[in-house]
Amino acid sequence: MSEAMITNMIVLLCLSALFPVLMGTDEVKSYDFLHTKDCSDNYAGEYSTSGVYTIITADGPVQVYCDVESGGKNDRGHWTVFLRRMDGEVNFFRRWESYKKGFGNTTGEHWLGLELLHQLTRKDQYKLRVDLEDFEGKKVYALYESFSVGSEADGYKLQVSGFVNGGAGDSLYYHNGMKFSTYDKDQDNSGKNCAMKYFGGGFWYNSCYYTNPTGHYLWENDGTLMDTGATWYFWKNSWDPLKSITMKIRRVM
Ligand SMILES: [Ca+2]
Repeated sequence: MSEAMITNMIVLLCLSALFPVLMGTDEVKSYDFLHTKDCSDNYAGEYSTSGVYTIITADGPVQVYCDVESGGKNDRGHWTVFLRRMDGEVNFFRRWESYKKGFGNTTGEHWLGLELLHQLTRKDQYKLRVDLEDFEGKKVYALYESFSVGSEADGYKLQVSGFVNGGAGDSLYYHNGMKFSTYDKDQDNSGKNCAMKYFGGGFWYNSCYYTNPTGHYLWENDGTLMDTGATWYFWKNSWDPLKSITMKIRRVM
């Protein structure tokens, strides 16, 4: 082959690669870096594994944990995790600024960040799944068909509805419509400061809570009366601390 022929072939290859972009076909979308806005866009079917992936936000690339195991046939593979408690490795008793920006280890315990949650749920419709595990290894979940977080100016207000019971009961109804609070920013309905009173982290506290997923992590359920743990009351109508709590969202498409 002559040099000219090779050059021509390269030009042709480049053009053919560009063609679907020019045509704006859907085919290109899943390979388009700029369109990777949550875990749904990273999901590549049965070959995908749960782990850390990159998404693109208005402020640049962000690492998120994608859960490809939870959920029924239609949801599996699409969950973007925003809260993970599992071993007490990370301190959740943090200031407003930390909850706004996110903290922790994406591979382990972490909070993704309120601003990002707002940015995601403002543009698209999302549902929420909460997975719980107790110290006996029993697992349940709660599903909410609609989930969104308001702007910072609106206190990152929680809107959650469409509860589906996966055995966990509905502990979030009490938090619907609440603004977010941390120990240094009290926007709860209590005369006191919920985050401070229960050594909690940040949450959409009311007066104060039926779930405190960012609460003080306890490594066992030793039967003592502790109401400061990472809890979800309506599973067993108890304040028992849980071994793990994960909160994750999935874009409704
Ligand atoms: Ca208060």
